[in-house]
Amino acid sequence: MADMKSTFLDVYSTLKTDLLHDPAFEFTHESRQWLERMLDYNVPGGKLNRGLSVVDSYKLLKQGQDLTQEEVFLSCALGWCIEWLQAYFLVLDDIMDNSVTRRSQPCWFRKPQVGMIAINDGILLRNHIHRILKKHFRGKPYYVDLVDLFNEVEFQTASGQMIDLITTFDGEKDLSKYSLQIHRRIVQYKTAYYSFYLPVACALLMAGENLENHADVKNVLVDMGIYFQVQDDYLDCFADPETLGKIGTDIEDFKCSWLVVKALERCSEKQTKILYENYGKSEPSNVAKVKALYKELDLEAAFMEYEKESYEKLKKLIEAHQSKEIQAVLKSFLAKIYKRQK
Ligand code: DMA
Ligand code: MG
Ligand code: MG
Ligand code: MG
Repeated sequence: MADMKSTFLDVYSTLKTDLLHDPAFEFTHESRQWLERMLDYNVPGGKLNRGLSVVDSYKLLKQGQDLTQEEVFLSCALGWCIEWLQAYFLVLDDIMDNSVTRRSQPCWFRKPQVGMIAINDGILLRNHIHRILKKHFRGKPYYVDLVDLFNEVEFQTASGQMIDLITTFDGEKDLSKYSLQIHRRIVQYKTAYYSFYLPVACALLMAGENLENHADVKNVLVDMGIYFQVQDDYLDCFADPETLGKIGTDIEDFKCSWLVVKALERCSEKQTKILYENYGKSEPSNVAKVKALYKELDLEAAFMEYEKESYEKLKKLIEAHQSKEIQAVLKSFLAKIYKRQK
């Protein structure tokens, strides 16, 4: 499996080369150079968990049989389509969240030569998914389902981003409307479908499965995705930005983060006042007051408790599944994220 990653990266080079020579556009030297730089900056630099999961899952569904070269290439290509989708959402997310760094480098829109060209780059990244699917999957019996899957999941993610963003404004800044239910709805849509359901759904389609028969798998993966985004919210405040590769902005952005919801549950009247006065402001002194309050309320312990509970719950759900292959797929996902530090 160690050299699966190098195979995976080789497939990136192939897909990139195809896109840099897409016959539907007459490239000039400059445009090809821009595109190559944009892709290398935004697509391959993450943990690649989502992309590699397609290959891992497909292998497990095939009960560990050796894959043909074509199967390896195609499962890697689908994995890369998810990485492209992620790159597209992140490039735009960083603009909207006013973020500074991503994957240990400046956010793409922060590069002086880029700025708001990043918006169109995001749109291009989105288009590349369908260029890749068309080139490599058009002749497959599951092509229509694949295109439909990417469209459905993209719609759900964009809708999740919408509620994430409008929840922070919606007239006056008002913490009293934030709750665990609202948080759950946001993270289910903005994160869970594309990060957890999509990789497994891709592998299932490649294995000839009908997704309508796997509603139970989807439910477990959505729950896992919610747990993953709670970790993201926690790390936004408590992780070392060096390790995380990004600097948190949730407090400044007035986000309906799991931490602020938990804080509101635990606050005394006096502490609630401090939270209301300081949450959603960009001055470092306000942010520091919120962080100090989080420490005082011992949200680290609250998170550790949540993490343990979620893990136990997910493990039970997985073990209740009738198929051993699918259990293996779900377990490998859970093992990858449990107690993650980045
Ligand atoms: C990210 O939520 C969701 C998508 C669809 C990119 P977020 O803004 O919490 O992510 P990050 O912390 O990585 O900016
Ligand atoms: Mg963000
Ligand atoms: Mg965001
Ligand atoms: Mg975040």
